[in-house]
Amino acid sequence: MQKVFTKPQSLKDCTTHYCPGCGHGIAHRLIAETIDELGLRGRTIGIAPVGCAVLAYDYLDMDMIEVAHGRAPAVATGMKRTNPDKIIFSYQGDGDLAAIGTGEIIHAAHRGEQITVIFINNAVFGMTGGQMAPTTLLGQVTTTTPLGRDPLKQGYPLQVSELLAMLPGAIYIERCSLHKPALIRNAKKAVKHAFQLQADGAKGLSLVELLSPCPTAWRMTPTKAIEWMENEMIKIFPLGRLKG
Ligand SMILES: Cc1ncc(C[n+]2csc(CCOP(=O)(O)OP(=O)(O)O)c2C)c(N)n1
Ligand code: SF4
Repeated sequence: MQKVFTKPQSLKDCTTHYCPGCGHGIAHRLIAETIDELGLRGRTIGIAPVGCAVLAYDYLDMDMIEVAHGRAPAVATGMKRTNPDKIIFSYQGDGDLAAIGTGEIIHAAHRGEQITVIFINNAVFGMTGGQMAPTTLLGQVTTTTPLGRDPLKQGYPLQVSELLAMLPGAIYIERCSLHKPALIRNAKKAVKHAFQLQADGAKGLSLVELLSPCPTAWRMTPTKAIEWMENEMIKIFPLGRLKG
């Protein structure tokens, strides 16, 4: 029988711990396919975050390192500067990248580090039970905003990609979403472009933001979560290329 669908070589053949309807698994697959297709597996090192993707190294079959909350861009900087021939990418949630790690990502982009960042925006801290993240939408109910995020108390959703796109050291920034097959195909193109830039020696930081469903922390069914992304989330986080 002809095989029409296969697992990328860079993805391990195992069951994941992600919840049904979670976007992390899709994002992992896009990275694995990209690394296979660009032939980068032997020289890529990934950095896993502290959120639900803390175990990304159990799924991505390549060299991976785990670092403390938000510190991935700082560690990536050291790794790339000491190993310029390697492809270094960080994989970070919005709690990791936009809360505790705000300083690290801003300064890595500002310095124009030659790294690739895959930024998963699911509008909450998923792993720790669904607390408000900087990316939480106004009115969104989380465990720490039980009445909905109020701009007067908790501020506004942080548009990280727009912020980073202003920095000269960031050479490519694109926001994509994982909530529809056609958009997933676009996301794949963006992830591939970000890795290709680094492989080509482009002088600066590339980042792909992936809007990603978190049905568990949003207290929604996977189907409702997709609808919420379509109707609410992309209004605040419009899709498209912001730079490069
Ligand atoms: C230095 C540090 N502070 C706090 C934590 C607790 N912590 C673990 S995961 C997490 C939130 C992660 O959320 P996010 O990055 O959005 O990832 P998600 O789980 O949503 O994929 C927090 C606060 C930690 N592990 N380390
Ligand atoms: S809590 Fe959210 S981000 Fe974490 S695995 Fe479940 S759906 Fe995914």
